Amino acid sequence: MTIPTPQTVDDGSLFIDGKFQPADSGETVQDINPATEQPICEVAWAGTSDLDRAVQAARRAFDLGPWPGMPAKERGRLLLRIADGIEGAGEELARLETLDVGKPITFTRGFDVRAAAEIFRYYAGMVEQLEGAARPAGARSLQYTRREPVGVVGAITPFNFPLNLAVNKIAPALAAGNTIVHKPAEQTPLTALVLARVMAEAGLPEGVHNVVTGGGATVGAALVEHPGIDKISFTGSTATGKRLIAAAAGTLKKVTVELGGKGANIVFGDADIEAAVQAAFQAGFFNTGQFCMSGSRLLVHRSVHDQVVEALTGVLGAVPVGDPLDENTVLGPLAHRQQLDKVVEYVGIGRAEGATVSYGGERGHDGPGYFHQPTLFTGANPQMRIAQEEIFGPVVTVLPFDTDEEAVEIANGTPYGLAAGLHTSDVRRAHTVAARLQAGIVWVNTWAAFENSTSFGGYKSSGYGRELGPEGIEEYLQYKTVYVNVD
Ligand code: TXE
Repeated sequence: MTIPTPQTVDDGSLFIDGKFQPADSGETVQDINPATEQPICEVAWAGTSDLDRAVQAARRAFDLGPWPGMPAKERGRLLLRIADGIEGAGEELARLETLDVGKPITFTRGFDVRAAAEIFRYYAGMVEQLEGAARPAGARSLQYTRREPVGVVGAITPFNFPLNLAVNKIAPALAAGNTIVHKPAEQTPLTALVLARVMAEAGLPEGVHNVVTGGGATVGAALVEHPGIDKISFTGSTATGKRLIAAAAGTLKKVTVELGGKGANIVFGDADIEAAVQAAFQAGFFNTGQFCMSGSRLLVHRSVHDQVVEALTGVLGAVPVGDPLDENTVLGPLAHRQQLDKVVEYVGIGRAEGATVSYGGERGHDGPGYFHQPTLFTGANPQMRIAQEEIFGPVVTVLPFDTDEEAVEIANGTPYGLAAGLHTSDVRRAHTVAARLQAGIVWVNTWAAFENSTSFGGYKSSGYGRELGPEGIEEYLQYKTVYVNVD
């Protein structure tokens, strides 16, 4: 098997049936570094014939190959080798992710790569625990259940956490015995290709995992409609998610969708303000705000409103924005041009709606790169578009409240329901409010804390299905009952 080095990602390769290969059309596109606006390399631009080849390879590997029937301990061992391989290629993966997405190198090393390896280890440990159950039946009968893989999984991922969101799908899908066709976001395909190489080097059989880099409206849409695919696991925008669910209905595919968010981060009057402000910074600005679970609405009790705004403004004034390869950088650029344009547009919308820019509000600097200043809106109300719609950038809208009741009402008052958080020193208030928030995950006195077992997913328009944790593998399993007459 020819396994290219990272440098040859720029050969413009797809990964199909265990081999890097060009698109049938030979077409490639430039992959752009958002910090410099310069090309990093050329990447293959797949068409539907390439997708067909990838689906056929994954189909063969599932229907005929050793993978779904491989003894559990062997499959688990292979996943552990992949985790080691990710760590072995850690610096290469971190650097490519930083170049491609613009996220700071300390984060890609310390979070993205580390978490990717850990998630493979977590699911490796689960392979041998996928037990069925023997159920009561007559004396001459035997009834049992089997937990079986769904089949060929189409994984579609976005640009904000290219490696992690791919691994959140690939690791549990493989642990359950499925095979995969992965379509990464067109703006950030690089780490998906290196991950494919790492998995092949670890010994993953040919065809079990395939990567097709190409457009959403073409290759992504064809993947969703393809009769050879059994399940779609999608992370992306709510608008695309809705289209995809409708398109998947034609072939009755199983679908999980992890969509947008507009997280409410509530600071009560009795909170530890300093800690709450640090958490509010993480909530709003981690990954330059390109985080589906961001706390982009900061709900603050009126008694501490000015104190919180002043302290957060101070934090924003001191945050190092700049070259993501610089170890001191905390805030990089937006991941691509359209995302920067979207942020600029929403800042304009907020101003036009009558909200006040308390900090930031402008593009980052005059040089190249898709930078935007961290931005804080005050004087807003919950009905404004900047308080209702996902901006997906470094923009937080502060909303004051007077009572717990009002805080819950504002927090639940958007179509989204992915993440929420609250800060208080009152244990009773913490649990009462947490129970009332319509969100798949609620953080108390923290934000974005994760274990491998921390499952998440949407309420309302933030989607359905869960990722990570034990729930995450259920999305890639189906149950069969076998009833046997042993008379
Ligand atoms: O998302 P899309 P985009 C939000 C965020 C962002 C906005 C647009 O607000 O500003 O969405 O981002 C593929 N069939 N989020 O345009 O279109 C596409 O190629 C099948 C929040 O990047 O949802 C990419 O691989 N696939 C979100 C993936 O879907 C299609 C993360 C996501 O693209 C397709 C990303 C189609 N018809 C964006 N059209 C979060 N919740 O984390 C596109 N794709």
